[in-house]
Amino acid sequence: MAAIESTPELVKGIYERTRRQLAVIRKRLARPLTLTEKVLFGHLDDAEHAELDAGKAYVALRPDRVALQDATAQMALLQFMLAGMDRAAVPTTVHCDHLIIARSGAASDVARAIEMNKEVYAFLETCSARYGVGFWKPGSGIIHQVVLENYAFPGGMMIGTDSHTPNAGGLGMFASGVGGADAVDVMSGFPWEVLQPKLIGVHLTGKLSGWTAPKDVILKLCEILTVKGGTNAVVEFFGPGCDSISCTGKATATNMGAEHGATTSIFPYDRRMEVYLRATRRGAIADLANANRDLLTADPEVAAHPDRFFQRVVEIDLSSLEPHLVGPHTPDLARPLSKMPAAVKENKYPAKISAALVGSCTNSSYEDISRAAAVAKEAMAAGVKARIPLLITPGSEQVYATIERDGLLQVFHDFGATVLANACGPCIGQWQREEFPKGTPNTIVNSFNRNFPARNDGNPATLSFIASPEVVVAYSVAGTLDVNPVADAIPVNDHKVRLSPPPAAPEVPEKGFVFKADGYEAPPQEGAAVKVQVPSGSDRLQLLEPFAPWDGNDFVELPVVMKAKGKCTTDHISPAGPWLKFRGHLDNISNNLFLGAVNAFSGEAGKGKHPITGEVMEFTKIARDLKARGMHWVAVGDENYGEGSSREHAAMEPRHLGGVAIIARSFARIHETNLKKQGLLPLHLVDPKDYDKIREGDRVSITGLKDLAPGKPVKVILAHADGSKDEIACRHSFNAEQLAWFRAGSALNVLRGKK
Ligand code: MIC
Ligand code: SF4
Repeated sequence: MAAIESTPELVKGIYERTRRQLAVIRKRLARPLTLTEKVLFGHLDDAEHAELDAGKAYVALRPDRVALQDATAQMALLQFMLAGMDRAAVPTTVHCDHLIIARSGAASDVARAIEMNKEVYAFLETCSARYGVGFWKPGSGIIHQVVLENYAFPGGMMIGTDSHTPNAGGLGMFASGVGGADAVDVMSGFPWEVLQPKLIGVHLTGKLSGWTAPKDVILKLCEILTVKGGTNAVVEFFGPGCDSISCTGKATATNMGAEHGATTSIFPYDRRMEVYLRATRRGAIADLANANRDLLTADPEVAAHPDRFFQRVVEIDLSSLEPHLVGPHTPDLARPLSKMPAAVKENKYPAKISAALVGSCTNSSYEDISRAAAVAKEAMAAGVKARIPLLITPGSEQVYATIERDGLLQVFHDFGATVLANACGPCIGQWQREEFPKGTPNTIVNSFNRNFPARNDGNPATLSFIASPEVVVAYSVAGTLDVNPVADAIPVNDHKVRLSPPPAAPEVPEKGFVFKADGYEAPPQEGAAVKVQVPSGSDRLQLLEPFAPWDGNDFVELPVVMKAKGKCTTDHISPAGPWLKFRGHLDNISNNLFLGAVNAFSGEAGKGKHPITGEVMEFTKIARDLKARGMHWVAVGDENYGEGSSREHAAMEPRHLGGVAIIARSFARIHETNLKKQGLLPLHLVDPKDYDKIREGDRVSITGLKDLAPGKPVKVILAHADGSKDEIACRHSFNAEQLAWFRAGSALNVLRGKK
């Protein structure tokens, strides 16, 4: 059986193949190549014949690895079980990190999670063993941190069923977030198909110093690109500034690339990555990377003339970059800390901060925790502790054991912080917060990456602001957004405290990492005898039935279940938090469909008028009732519909409840693919203004489906309640092969046909 680890032999083989493929590509293109292109073309399924046209052509790629996290792995593995494979075709790991609820602290929270999620963990564990997948138990760490410590390597390619998979770009990997159906293709030995991304170059000059952190690089970039500016593009960092950012700091910047929508983000191989590889016991891979540096960095012409190679070039001067805070409710609303007090007044944000949180996959490295601890220490030397609840989530067992050895945990305890389990916790709504019931306005500050309404505590009235870990700790001392905690003197009772910038923290611990992999379980050599545990009658797990194929007819006069206004992220379509427990049960989780979507006709979230009875009820109940009546339906979205996560539940739920098409002004990449893969039609309004033509009570006909073809518009007819009609043009992004997904009912059905 092939190793699950990224062994030096595996990496060597990948470099050799990349070198061979690039020779072919250099002949074809006869021009210098960016780093992104090197890794991408190095992983083409067919370098000789692949059509190459960034932003237009789909490329078939051969990723080296797959990573799944527990909340998405359930649906991915349930689909994989239908694919008829005996073993996963590429090294794959499952990580249990999303289902642990933060309540009282690490040990008791993990123990409670193991009890509460028993059947789900047993399913994931036995399914991993059955199909040759590596299994990381609850408490072992957050997927992206564990992958960075163990599996990522420069020049590799990975897909993961989580939108923050690009974290591994900090170690020079092309790592992309996908839905489970994409993962199933690759685990079944088929290529991963993705739109060949356009290229955005981010030129870093200057040097990080003082309070400015790697987080500020990405917060600034999100402001520049906005939440959709990276869609179908890869962000490639380059320039002399890269060197002042550690490997894990680089991972912070690539991780949060999910927030501007990029396919992935990547840094060129450098000495900081080498340091990290050696510190994580991968010296042999560092040697290989050193010997293949030309494959892991862009050709020199790229830095000399970036405009010729990137569709867009963004300049960021690290020396003049200020620490930022972004939010509330969207990751691209950025302000330097110095502007916050005024912004609070102007927007009437609650100034008092109710909680500060450090952690998440984005910011939970040894360096992050050290910088945060340094601020805490300084405050304590000045006689203050955290003046509001401060919660810390380390990224992995390895980080936890190392900060424990180095006395940093003690610093946090002395400072009055609570250290939570090595898991996602409050980042994904796994936060039991009785003191702030739903609807209570309050402000929180955290080092996470996503801040959509209701994300952290299920309370849409919580305003969530994002900053670097060190700034979050500084705010825990200030307790209010009214002062700039890194520049102003902070009033504390009768005196004032001024915090100086944390010293540059060691990027890897001086005494080395404490290695801990107790949480890992390798699959047996032979898995066929393992029985995958899916208890019958479970409300958490349900074996899947393939979706029915398209019946060959146009969709005629379908009701509109939901028309969303404004942001409609996957957190609006299929919220997480309490719903995470149903991620392995399609029918049960479908009860959360569109719960957060804001009804364009009424402004109310989650509810609309039943198109037949006229009764106002939850969208999900309307959908279920229409399904019971044997009717299909459509839903309508606004801009960047499905922004945010990779959860394919947001596509499978509408499909399961009878939806056939989503019409929107635009879609986020992962979600659009998820819709297509599950057999739905994502239709873009050719003229975004046509969004306004869709009225309450409309019946929608989607015509000419027999002749659906790549690049060909689709005619949609709106029959209004007053008897009048409108015709609007839509476009789709299916290529010829993908159209088979729609016809067969889903991509999985096509895959099953091939087996
Ligand atoms: C998230 O950050 O939203 C998640 C939870 O990690 C998701 C995946 C999921 O919904 O399970 C993501 O980012 O893809
Ligand atoms: Fe987990 Fe949050 Fe990272 Fe998603 S963003 S993987 S929920 S820590």
